[in-house]
Amino acid sequence: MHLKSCFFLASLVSSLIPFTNAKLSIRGISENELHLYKPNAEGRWKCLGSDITINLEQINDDYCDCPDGSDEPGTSACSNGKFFCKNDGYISKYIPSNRVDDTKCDCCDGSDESLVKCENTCKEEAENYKRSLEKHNQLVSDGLKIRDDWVAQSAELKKEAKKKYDSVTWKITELEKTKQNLENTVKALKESADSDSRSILSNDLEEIKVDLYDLLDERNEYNERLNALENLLDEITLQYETDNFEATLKEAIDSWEDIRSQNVKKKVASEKIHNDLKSSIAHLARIAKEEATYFGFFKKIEKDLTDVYWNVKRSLIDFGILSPSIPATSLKNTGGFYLENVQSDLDEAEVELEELQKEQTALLEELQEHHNGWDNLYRFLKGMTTERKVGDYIYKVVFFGNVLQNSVDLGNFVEQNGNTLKYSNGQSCWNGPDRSARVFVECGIENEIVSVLEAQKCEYSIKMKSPAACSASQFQTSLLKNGNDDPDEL
Ligand code: MAN
Repeated sequence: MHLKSCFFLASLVSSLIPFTNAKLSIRGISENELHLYKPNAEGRWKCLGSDITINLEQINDDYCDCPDGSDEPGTSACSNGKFFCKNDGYISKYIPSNRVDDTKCDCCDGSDESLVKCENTCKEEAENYKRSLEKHNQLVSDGLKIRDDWVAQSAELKKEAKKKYDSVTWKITELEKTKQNLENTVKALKESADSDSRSILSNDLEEIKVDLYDLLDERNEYNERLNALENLLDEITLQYETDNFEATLKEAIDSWEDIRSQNVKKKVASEKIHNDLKSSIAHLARIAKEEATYFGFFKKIEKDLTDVYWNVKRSLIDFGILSPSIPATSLKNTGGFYLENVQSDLDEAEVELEELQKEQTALLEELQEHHNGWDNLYRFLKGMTTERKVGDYIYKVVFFGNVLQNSVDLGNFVEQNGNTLKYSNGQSCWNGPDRSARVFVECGIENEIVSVLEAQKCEYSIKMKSPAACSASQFQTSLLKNGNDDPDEL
């Protein structure tokens, strides 16, 4: 008898037995699904995926009656049926029912093969599974430890950046205050320099005016004395032929001696001072006419005026007309030198302020940088480079930087989605697009390029491992049941 026919008979018998015995069993069906194979009141069974009903004997009769293959879970008659491997001690699973009795062992408990003997490898597979699970969980755990450390270092860097930002912000506030003070000082100095120069000039003119009046008084005095001398001479002339002449002459000579001893010096001085003043006043008047603005005028005549002032004053003092104790107001003490210093401090403050503001903007931008997924560790990762020779090229991946193929730029970082980093706008490709790369990162205990694929010309897919991609959700719990409970909920 053909092998398949033998099996057909066996399965037919086993299909009929269940509903008469207490313990139901249908080949290829889990115990949990057995209730779906109960007959109706007429003793017929309805396919699971349609309204077609068949006799119980037609289940697993090696002939496909139901379009969904549900009547043949334990034979290979239907192309779309599924066979349940119980796999006690390991993980239950379904296989396509057309693999049943194909002489290849698909279930570790060997239940899919009745024609050849399959070793039960479930225990061994369970052990392998446990080992690989432990290995995986160990890797995630180790990777997470490194990641946690990177997160801590990132937080530190963020703290430092925040500190730097706060310090720059504080400096800016202080510098703004300083700048305001300097501006006020410059303004006040300019105003006071202006009013000082006005008052100095008017004081000077006032002094010259007083000097002039003094000089005129002096001159009048000399005129009076000259008149007196002329009168004296007239007197002498009148008395010349008389007896009194000798006495008159004696008197006149005495008077003359008096006048000469008192004023011979002053006479010379009066003339000189008179001339000096005349030319000084003419000079001032000429400059004043030339200058449109008072301040400009002051600047221009500052030296001339000072010279004139001192010449006149010195002459007046030399000739005993002015007392040397009169304070000489120096036009140099206008605060100009101080003003220049303050103005240069202000200029410096403005330059420094501008630089600090630029730095502040950059720091703020950096502080506000945000990356989905790796938000709390990108500060530490930024610039971290991983490289590996793949084929003819050395590939370099710089986190949040760029990707290189030797020296060819494959793209600059643009965005992150979960554990995928996108780099674009790389070096343009001959007859193609600008180069771009996607870096897919999986959990690992160190940064490592696993593979590079150029599926489309100049578009690169790079697989990497890194602790950065580890997460607690990657821990896998064992799918093995404790004991030999039915694990068929898979
Ligand atoms: C270089 C490399 C390749 C790329 C070609 C395109 O050889 O960048 O990856 O495909 O240029 O011309």
